[in-house]
Amino acid sequence: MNEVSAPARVADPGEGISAEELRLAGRNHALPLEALRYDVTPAGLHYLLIHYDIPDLDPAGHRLVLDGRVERPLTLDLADLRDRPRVTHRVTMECAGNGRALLDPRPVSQPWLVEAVGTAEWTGTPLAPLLREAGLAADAVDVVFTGADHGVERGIEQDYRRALPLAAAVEDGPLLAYEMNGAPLLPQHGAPLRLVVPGWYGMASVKWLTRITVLNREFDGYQNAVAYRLRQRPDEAGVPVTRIEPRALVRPPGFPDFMSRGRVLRPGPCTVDGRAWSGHAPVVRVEVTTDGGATWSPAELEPAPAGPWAWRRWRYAWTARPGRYVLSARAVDASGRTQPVEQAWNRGGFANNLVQRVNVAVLPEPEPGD
Ligand SMILES: Nc1nc2c(c(=O)[nH]1)N[C@H]1C(S)=C(S)[C@@H](COP(=O)(O)O)O[C@H]1N2
Ligand SMILES: [Mo]
Repeated sequence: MNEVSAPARVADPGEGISAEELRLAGRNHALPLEALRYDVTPAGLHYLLIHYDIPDLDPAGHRLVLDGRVERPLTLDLADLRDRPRVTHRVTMECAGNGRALLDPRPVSQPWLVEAVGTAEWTGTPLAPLLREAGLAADAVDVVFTGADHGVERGIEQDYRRALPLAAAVEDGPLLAYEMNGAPLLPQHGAPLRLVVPGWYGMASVKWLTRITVLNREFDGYQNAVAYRLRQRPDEAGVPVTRIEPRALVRPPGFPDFMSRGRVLRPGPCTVDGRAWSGHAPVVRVEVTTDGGATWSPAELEPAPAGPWAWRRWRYAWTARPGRYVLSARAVDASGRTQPVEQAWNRGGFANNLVQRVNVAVLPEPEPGD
């Protein structure tokens, strides 16, 4: 168990992104920020996070086992699941490590900037009725979800496995999804079956789902007890990472500079827009700054949010005058949570919802012949 206690590494001062981190970033791509234009993210533009390999699963032979502290263990194939009540939820999913690579010092892992997010329409059958049908034992505490993918993480060989506290598992939101955006799940998003836990950071939404096991104790597996905890020091137990902290993103205006991704805009009236979400409570306010945070003004929120678990569009009318600007937006939710303008650091780089900074240069049209 020595390797377990070996803490994840934090980069040395000035240490750049390594080839290992770059390889992870290539496998696990982000949302191109211009895709914030879509209410529902096209499947190929939704971010990805895959700890090990995408497993090779045959939908025809796929089985889901439900066992542990239940009266009637069940084994279901995909046809059985499709015969059950069918629901579609529009859900904004965000990786708990979003924002990690912007922290100083930088936790070494999948190096997300701010784009590890997407919104999809997930279709499947609700989890809670299935658990009830199997007959939950009175002493049930945690529900463990096992994926078919297998790997090694900091020396510990494991199937990807995550538990939800029983109270969260029997809420209305969680579903066993077999479709994304009206089509069968893609291999990279968990085909043929995944869990989707609305409002929770992505690690809870176990892909390639093969087994659901009800425990009469707290699950002590790697992804709950070692990874996905907020810690300042490697030797503390830390606090579990759970629901998504509020965040607003700006859809980058104008057009980009290839290398820096800085934005170029023409002078004149301009609508700055983007999306905002929170897994704790509905977003009730978005504020925008065009002066790097010196002053904040309210943005207009789209009137009807698309359900309780999807991001909300916001808009802000701006008159762009020649010059250089830093644009940011911050979300406030009904629980009063908001986004910090100074980083709140933890060793894993989790739940970092520091406000995004978008560099904008407002430049006049080039003269002909320039
Ligand atoms: N089986 C399994 N499920 C998984 C993962 C994984 O590596 N294996 N990654 C998790 C993490 S950390 C995230 S953020 C989401 C990402 O889901 P997506 O790739 O469909 O966007 O899946 C979660 N479910
Ligand atoms: Mo994640």
